[in-house]
Amino acid sequence: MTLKSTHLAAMTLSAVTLSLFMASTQAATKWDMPTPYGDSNFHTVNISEFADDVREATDGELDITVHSAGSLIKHPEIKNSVRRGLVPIGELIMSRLANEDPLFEVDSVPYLASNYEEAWTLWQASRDMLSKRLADQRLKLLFAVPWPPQGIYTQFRIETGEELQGVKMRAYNKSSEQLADLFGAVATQVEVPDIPTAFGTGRVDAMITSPSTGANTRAWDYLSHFNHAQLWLPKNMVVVNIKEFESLPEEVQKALEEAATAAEDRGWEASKAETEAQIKVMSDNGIVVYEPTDAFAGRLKTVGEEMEKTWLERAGEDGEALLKQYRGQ
Ligand code: PCA
Repeated sequence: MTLKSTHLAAMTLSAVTLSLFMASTQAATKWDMPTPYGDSNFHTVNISEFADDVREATDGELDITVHSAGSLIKHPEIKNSVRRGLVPIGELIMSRLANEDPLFEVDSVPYLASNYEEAWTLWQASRDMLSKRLADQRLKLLFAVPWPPQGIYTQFRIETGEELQGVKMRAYNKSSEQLADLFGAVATQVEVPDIPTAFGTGRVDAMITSPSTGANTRAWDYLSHFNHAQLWLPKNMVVVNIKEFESLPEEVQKALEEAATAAEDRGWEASKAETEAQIKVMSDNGIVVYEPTDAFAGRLKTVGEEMEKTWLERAGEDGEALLKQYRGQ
């Protein structure tokens, strides 16, 4: 072999090695995706299907592993972990970011949007503003899916709302805390995986959440009544680190976005179906499911108006623009 051909052979070899290496790194793009919620929850089922869709559409080039129930990263740290690139993608409840900007909790203002149709209209009206705020932090909002309408779980029947005075109420965002406060209850933030222990140890004796989380956490083990107050439909969102997203080949980016659109549609349908299905599970397990009395509904309405007013004060001009858009004015 001449010197030249040896050189050529070496070059060819390194080209082959390089392309093999690239093929193997592409095939091995593995993403960890933390979520605060457990495996049996419909959101987790939905994002697992999303991961399967992405794997399939990219021939395994992008392989997302879902880590449920805060096992990889706890809820309060998920957003910043994605932002800092510790993980490329993650799921969290949008209203958790209320302290950064009140617009993130527009979906948790009582009775602003308390059924699926209104929730969808509100999502359409708010999506661009929220995406923009996240993009400023180099986060891409892929999709969002609502929880079923929120209600109140107690160990007694609520007649007027007076009964909530002094009750230790489990909350999960600013709105649920505020609502509890306005009824004279004592709010404590507890993440879903910690709910059974919080009841078991007496840290809380009531909670605000959906039929979904009630059934997932076996509410009948420590509670007897579910007031189906349909306060609001808070949304989970899936965000991805923009730098990580942009480092993917274009076809993979496209596959991810397509899977996200499908996951959003599927998630909204699953959420609707979940409401009735989980209410039935609770009734079957002995929970009394009931509607607010007129007296309680009246107080909830007043509290809702008060909360909308204070939300608007915090949210300022953008909040006003958002509400106008939502109401089609
Ligand atoms: N489940 C979550 C958020 C809203 C819901 O229905 C929770 O209770 O924390």
